[in-house]
Formats: sequence, structure tokens, C-alpha cells
Amino acid sequence: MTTERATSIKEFKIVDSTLREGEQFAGARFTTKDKIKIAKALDAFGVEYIELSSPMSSPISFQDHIILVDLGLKATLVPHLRCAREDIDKALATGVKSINMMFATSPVLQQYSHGKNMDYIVRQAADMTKYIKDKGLEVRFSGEDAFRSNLEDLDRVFAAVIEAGADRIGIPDTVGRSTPFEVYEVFRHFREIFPNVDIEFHCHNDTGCAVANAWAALEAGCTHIDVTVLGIGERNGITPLGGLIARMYAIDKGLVKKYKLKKLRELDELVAKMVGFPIPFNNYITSPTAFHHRAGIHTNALLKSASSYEIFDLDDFGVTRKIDVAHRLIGKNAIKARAAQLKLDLDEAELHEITWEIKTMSDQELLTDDYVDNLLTEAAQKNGRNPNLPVK
Ligand code: HCA
Ligand code: CU
Repeated sequence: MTTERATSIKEFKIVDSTLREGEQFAGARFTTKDKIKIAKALDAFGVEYIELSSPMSSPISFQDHIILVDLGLKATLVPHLRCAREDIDKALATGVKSINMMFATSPVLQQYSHGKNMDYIVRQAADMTKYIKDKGLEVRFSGEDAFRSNLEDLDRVFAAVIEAGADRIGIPDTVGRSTPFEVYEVFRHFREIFPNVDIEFHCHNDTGCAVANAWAALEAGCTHIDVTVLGIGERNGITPLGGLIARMYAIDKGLVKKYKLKKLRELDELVAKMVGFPIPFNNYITSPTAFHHRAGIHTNALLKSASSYEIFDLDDFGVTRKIDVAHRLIGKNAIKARAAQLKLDLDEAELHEITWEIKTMSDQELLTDDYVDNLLTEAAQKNGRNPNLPVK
């Protein structure tokens, strides 16, 4: 079976929201120094946008935005605001050049969050968009909880903000309920009716679809994807930066060559440390077990060509694989490769015997790499063909 399929995706931009959505994560409380470190690391990685919390959040938030603007980063800093003039004025005072605004459009949030109807939302969104455009800034308007909003309501509010000059519309899946096919259809719809604006997608990961949904949105013509480092955010978070990179790299390396991929690990480690959680074992690319191989059949093929069981070129990410030899699923070829790494001369019969010794012992207890290395070294000492080792 060949699944090679030409992708329609030519280009996309990343809006990293670690300093906004990420601040809503259970373990996050970024200090000014933390924010500077994260912003610089994201900039070095090459994300196009860095979303910031609202400058209205707290006195320090406002001060921090000024400090971050003064860093003069390549990435565009974009505070996340309500559709309110006081929020916009506060953001303008920090010197940012771009604004992300949102207003909840779903019936459930109209009722339980802000209590305003669609007429009010459309008027306010358009007025505030125009207000920002008149000041010469870039503006995105997003209908919060879009995937539980009525399509006609979204058509209407987006048409109004585009008419008022919006550069980009945002279609977030606020509660992470959408499926890739649904996302594809919704983005096709808006791509067709608004062909000349950029479209941003922000996807929560409540049902584990955030990466697949981001990809589906891009295939349908979305231009900007929101991510956070490690996917941190409200509840269980949003599309992770590493997950999006892994997804796109596996489709076409060229799509992510503009980013400094080797810096991904540093970023993941930095944020993991700050929020007080280890990098999850199933994290993309940077987890300590992401390229951990065990089964004999796999390691045998892998030793001939890494492409047999890996879809990434590990050098592109500066990470390494681990071939685990200390367990009962091991095969002789992996033991042979380990002996070669240790520069030990052992024949096929000796390697066969050691492999079975490992399998038998592993039935009794958890083995370590040292245990295997000792077995190999002892056998090499005994056979007398390893002059550099003292004979036992
Ligand atoms: C929020 C909700 C939000 C907004 C996303 C957006 C969401 O925390 O304010 O502005 O597009 O998930 O809908 O993060
Ligand atoms: Cu969100």
C-alpha cells in the first residue's frame, strides 16, 4: 500500500501561545525572567508570532509586555484581548504592533459567559476592529467556542470584522470536541467565503485530536496554527508545538525547514522545568523514550537502516535513539551491535548463548544495561581473543 498523497499545504505560520494559553495551565506561573527566557527561546526556534496574555490581567503583565516589546524580537508579539476599548488602549500603551481579539459566539457562552446577543457581538467586534485598524495595527478577530457556534452567526460576525479591516479571523475549538473531518469542512467553508483573509486555528486537546485537527485545518486552507510548548494550557491544553512540527515534518520536511528544529528539545525542557512537570513519556520527538527501541525484530531492521522504524532523521532534531538490550524481547543482532560498540570480539555461538542468558534472567528480574555489558565483557575475557582485556 502506498499512502503518498500530495499535500495542498504550501506554507503556514505558528502562533505560539505558551505565554497566554500556557499561563492558564495548572503548573504555570511565569516570572518576568521566565517570560523573557521563553520568548527568546521561541524567537530562536523561529515561531512567527508569540501570543501574550492580556495586559489587563495584572500590573506585572502590563509591565512585562513593555519589557518583551523592548527585546526587539523577530517574532510578532500579539496580546490576547477582549473586544473592549480599555483593553485595546492598554495594549497600545505597551507598543505592540498586532492584536488578537476574541468574543464568544456560541449560544452556551452567550448565555453563561458574557450575556450579550449576536447583534451586540457583531457591532462591538466590527467597531473594535476598526478602532485598531485606524491606529495602524494588525488585528485578528476570533469567535470563541466557534465549533459550538451557529455557522450563520460566524459568517455574519466574520463578514463584519473583515469589512472593518481585520487581517485574520480565528476559529477556535475551545472545548476540544471537533474531529478532523469536521475541522476540514469548517475551514473549507470559511476559506471559500473569505478567500482574502488569513485564518487561524486554536484547538484544545480534550479528545486527543489537537494535532490531527491542526493538520486538517491546514489542508483546508488555514494559514496560522496556535500551539504551546508541550501543549500546556487550560485543562489538558492545546496543539503542542512539537506535535505540530512532527506532523508537518513527516508529511514534508520542507514545510518546517524554516524553523530551528534542533532547538525544540531545549524549549520543551525549559518549559517543563518551569511548570514543574517532566516531559511526558509519549511526547513527540523530545521525550526520553521517543526513540527507544526494544523488540528484536525491530532492532534487527533498525540496525540496518534507521528508516525501518523511525520516520524522523534524528540528526535534524539533535536527538538520539536508544536500543534497549537488557530485556527478554532482545534479539541476537542487537547484542552483536552492542558488543561491536564495546569493541569486543565474540563469535556467533557466544552471542547466541549470551542472548539466551539475558532472556532467561530477564524472566526473573529487571535487568540493567550494565548487566548486559558485564556479560559481554566477561565472555570476551574468557575467549582470549580480546588482548586489551585482562584474561579471567
Ligand atoms: C480563552 C479561550 C481561547 C481563545 C482562543 C482564541 C479558546 O482562554 O480566552 O482567541 O482564538 O480556546 O477559545 O483560548
Ligand atoms: Cu484556548
